[in-house]
Amino acid sequence: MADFYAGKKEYFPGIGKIKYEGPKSGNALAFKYYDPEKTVGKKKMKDHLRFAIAYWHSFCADGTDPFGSVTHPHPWVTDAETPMEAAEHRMDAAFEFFTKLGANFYCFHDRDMAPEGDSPGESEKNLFTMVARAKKLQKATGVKLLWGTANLFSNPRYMNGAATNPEFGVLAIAAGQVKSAIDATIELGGQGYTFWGGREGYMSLLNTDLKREKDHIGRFLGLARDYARKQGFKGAFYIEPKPMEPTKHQYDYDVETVGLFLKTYGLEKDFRVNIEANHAELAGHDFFHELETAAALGLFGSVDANRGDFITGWDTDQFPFSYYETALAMYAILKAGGFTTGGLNFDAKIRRNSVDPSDLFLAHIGGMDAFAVGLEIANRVIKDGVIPGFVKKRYASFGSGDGAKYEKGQLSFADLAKIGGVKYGKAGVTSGKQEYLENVFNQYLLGL
Ligand code: XUL
Ligand code: CO
Repeated sequence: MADFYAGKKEYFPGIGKIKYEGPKSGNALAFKYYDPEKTVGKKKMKDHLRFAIAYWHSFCADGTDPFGSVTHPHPWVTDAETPMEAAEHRMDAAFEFFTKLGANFYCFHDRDMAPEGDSPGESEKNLFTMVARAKKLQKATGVKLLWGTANLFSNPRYMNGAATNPEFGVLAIAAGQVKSAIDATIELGGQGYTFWGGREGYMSLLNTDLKREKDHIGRFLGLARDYARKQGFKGAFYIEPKPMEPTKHQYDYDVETVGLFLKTYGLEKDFRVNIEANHAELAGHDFFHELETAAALGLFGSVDANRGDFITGWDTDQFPFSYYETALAMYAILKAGGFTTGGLNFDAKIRRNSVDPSDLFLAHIGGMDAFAVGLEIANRVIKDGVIPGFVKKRYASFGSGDGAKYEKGQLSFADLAKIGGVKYGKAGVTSGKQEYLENVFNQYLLGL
């Protein structure tokens, strides 16, 4: 740590290492619930939660919105003379932040880390200059890369999509960009590589050949996977579902849709989903639903931890704050076996009017505490066994006799029809006990 700071500018002066001080602490810059070394169930909190920081929101976003200009003039930008110098300073600030906060992972897009050059070759050169710096900083701090990705949505050339662009040339340029981002991810020991379909969808069906576009992106992802595997990448590939925004319709709409897409194009063995809470809401689901669906399809991989707003219907990318939501999410995650390559990436940004340098810390502290509480509650739910036990019992008729035969495929439709009326005439009028289960869940929520 000392070596890392030696001779470097401190971008968050006056803020030291964030410590766990417990629920009664009045120190805003301390964890109340996230105690990294505490064992919950079989693992330490830090190994359950695997917190990652999103480079783009925390170090690139500057408070700009469609109605107003910069409100976060970052010192790593304002004190630099060239875009590359800003990128270097930004990276120093980022690693200072990761280490002070105690987040063990980060995630990046190629264009967050290094500025785009005048040609694809120059962009690649910029990226690898920055990758070399990141490699040194990772080594010095112990912070690891959760996943990398390519920004295939900002440059005007991607206005009609990248791998789903109607022009082959754009698809080929996108392949070059993804190749570099995969190479960068491998070089940095990334545990995953994410594809979020920013503009992979349509604005109007009147100008779109939907089948062709889906076939194109299906093939693109398969080729990218084959390339990465050939280069020795052993990590997970993630698709991050989102139903819309910026497109009217995005092809990787939700987890269920992605499941079918992966099977159709033979990608289901290598690809998992990266589930973002706010995207789930945009798809008309909740976070819990998307996590459970991923687990049911065997696709659970990683999480973009954030939330939307109850009233507005767009991707506000706010920091998670509701214990109820984080508890349900952690319940689904623990039941799915927990994270392996994935983690909780804060794909969240501080508000436009959160202008104090400490706000970035406060936002992450709150999010990390919210998930630590969620973890404790979920662990209680599982340990106590009342809710999982209820679910098991609810399906007990499939555990033996005719129900078990049905599950094993030993009954024909005619067999079913025959025994149905004769043996089970009275089946069905059984309480689902939803209110009881909600009451029980609330008891765990309060820890009583
Ligand atoms: C956009 C979004 C992206 C992905 C990575 O809504 O979530 O930041 O997480 O490209
Ligand atoms: Co995201």
